Amino acid sequence: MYKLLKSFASNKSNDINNAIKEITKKAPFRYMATPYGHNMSVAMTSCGDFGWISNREGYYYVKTDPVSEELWPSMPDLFKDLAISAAKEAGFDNFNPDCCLINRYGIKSRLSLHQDRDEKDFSQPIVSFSFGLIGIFQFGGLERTTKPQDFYLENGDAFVWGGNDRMRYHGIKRIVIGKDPVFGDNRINLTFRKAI
Ligand code: MD3
Ligand code: FE
Repeated sequence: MYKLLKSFASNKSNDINNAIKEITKKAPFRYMATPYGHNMSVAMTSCGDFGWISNREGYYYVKTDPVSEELWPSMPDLFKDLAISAAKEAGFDNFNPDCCLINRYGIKSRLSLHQDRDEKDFSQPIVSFSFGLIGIFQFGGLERTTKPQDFYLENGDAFVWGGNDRMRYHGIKRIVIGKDPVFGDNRINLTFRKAI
């Protein structure tokens, strides 16, 4: 199942932006390498008990930030409360995320079609929030070859994924050029997971 909650957090833009500024003082955005040997065009960081990283060897959830060599910043209550209430709204009552991946897209950033398969328990949902510029989200099938459907993700939209739809291919085709009053030239995505 999946559920798109339009404008679920659109009144939280300023608070979210301020929280990200605090988090990135300790765990700055970085462009990670992939096992395929190029750098991602999306800048990423994490907060919570685990952070997601990519390098030449693979993809992992880790307790410490390899850049700072410190634990990831803790997940702000604002983040956790939003994620839990969106999950509830979609019918997942026991969601307890231990990781929030923070993705920052510029107007040239893309995220190619992929599955999220680095988590331990695929029965747990994934909750994601979009802020700032609009992203054109591609939602494919359980196989890479299924032609994806496009969704326009706007400031404050929440998306909850679980059950059968948890393993569908997805990506961000492009960002719609604009100027967001809070996030400027960027799209921010917060993705909450139970990683471990
Ligand atoms: C559908 N992020 O971080 S969020 C990712 O907007 C990721 O930055 C995109 O894909 C972004 O892995 C898309 C929406 C999303 C997240 C996880 C999913 C959609 C999903 C897992 C399964 C199916
Ligand atoms: Fe993903």
